[in-house]
Amino acid sequence: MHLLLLNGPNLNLLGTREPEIYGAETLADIEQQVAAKAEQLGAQVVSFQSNAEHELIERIHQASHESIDFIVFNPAAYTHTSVALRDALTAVAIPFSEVHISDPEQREPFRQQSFFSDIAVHVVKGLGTQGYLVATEQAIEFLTSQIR
Ligand code: CA2
Repeated sequence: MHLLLLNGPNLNLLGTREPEIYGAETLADIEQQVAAKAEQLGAQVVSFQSNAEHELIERIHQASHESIDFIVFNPAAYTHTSVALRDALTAVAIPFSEVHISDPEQREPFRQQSFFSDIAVHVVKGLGTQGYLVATEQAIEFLTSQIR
């Protein structure tokens, strides 16, 4: 089982700014924890973060040539704006989960809409950075149930 952990714009700043919203862990910490959790459960993870929409789209396209089975994705602000990323995920037809550290529904009105929630296998939000680990477990459980 191969997972892609994909993170969108500004998440490279995790652990350095706004810890009251996004926690104290860095993206490198999270990537390491997700890889360790996945390994325990028999899966491998590759991680990618970009601040550029087109790079995230290219990474999703590339995933379809790499036998990636599942994408754990925090689209960050693109959650609320990007038809292009939604189309990329639909095009490659790789199952994915949408992860948010905060709960966007409890925040400003412009965060209420997601272009991903209706096509995601799972949506994990408001659990802090632990949400990435929950999404990883759910992804592996989903893939395992597909194999059975
Ligand atoms: O809660 C989440 O995970 C979000 O996807 C984070 C996005 C926000 O636009 C979404 O509405 C919800 C923002 C990511 C910004 O990341 C930062 C990390 C550390 C410091 C500053 C920003």
